[in-house]
Amino acid sequence: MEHLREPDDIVALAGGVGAGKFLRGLASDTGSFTVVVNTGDDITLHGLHICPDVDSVVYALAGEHDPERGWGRRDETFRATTELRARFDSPEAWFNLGDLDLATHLFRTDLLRRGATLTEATAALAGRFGISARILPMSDDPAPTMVETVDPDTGAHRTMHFQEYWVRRGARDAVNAVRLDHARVAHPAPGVLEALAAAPAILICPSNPVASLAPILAVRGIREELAAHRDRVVGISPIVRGAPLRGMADKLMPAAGLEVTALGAARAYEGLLGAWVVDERDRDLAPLIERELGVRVGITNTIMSDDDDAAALARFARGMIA
Ligand code: FO1
Repeated sequence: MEHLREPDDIVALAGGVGAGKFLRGLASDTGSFTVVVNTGDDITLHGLHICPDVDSVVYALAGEHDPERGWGRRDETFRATTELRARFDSPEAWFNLGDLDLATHLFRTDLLRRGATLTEATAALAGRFGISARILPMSDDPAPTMVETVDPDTGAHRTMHFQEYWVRRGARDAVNAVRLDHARVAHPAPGVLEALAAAPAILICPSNPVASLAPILAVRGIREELAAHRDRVVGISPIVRGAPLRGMADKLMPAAGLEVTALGAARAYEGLLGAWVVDERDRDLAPLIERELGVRVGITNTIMSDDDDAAALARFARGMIA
């Protein structure tokens, strides 16, 4: 499906797990929008280019996501990965690639090998899933997020790819730092800065501020573009009553010097926010956030139990732009 893009699309900045549900709400609330997606999680395994966050967004918008697992396709099977592990003793089969998901990676990798950019391959993928929203990777350049860890058993210091920390090692290592060196020298994908400059509203999805949003903001020019249009930027807290709704933000936020609260998450976007949406269970934090960060705070239900909740949250966030 061809993307019917308005020149003044709303732009959403998205990670994977936390963003998918919200974007489904945004899709039912607004016709045309652009999503800029984190690619710091991307990894090459078995020779395949895997983009977990792009795929989570695509699958969610297509209604093909697995809402329980939070990543990958619904009605998925893992026969190929099981075979890679059991028969071929593959050293890379620690990452569970579903059989349907594998088709996505084959499709994307083939396009890239034939000379497509990641932006082009992502547009082609979104088209095959019938998605009308424009989905842009944050960059066409490789920008892997690296994590500096300390092994809890041996005390050994290591720097590893985000997915190795997250999936292979089950986030069991202590984290000294999340390194975005590659993102900092990456160029934004074509259209990203233009979309941000023209957007009537820029929404920061309730994704992990350290693992998902910080890589996007580290890409050349993106942070500056948000700062320049701060009055149009609305973030939604992924933290409710001191805990992430999904994922492991609580493990990574302290490593970035952020407390695991709706205030700590807002601090990740200091100088970039016009408004910040917190859950009604965190209403007591609102005056403090307003005072400390100089932002308007909106209070609503941020727990998206279904698409109606997500649509209401998207409408509320959009409404924060006067
Ligand atoms: N997360 C896991 O916890 N274990 C996995 O084996 C795993 C495989 C996987 C395959 C494709 C994909 O798109 C995502 C996958 N994820 C897996 C999720 C992913 O590691 C992270 O949740 C995201 O990168 C964070 O947004």
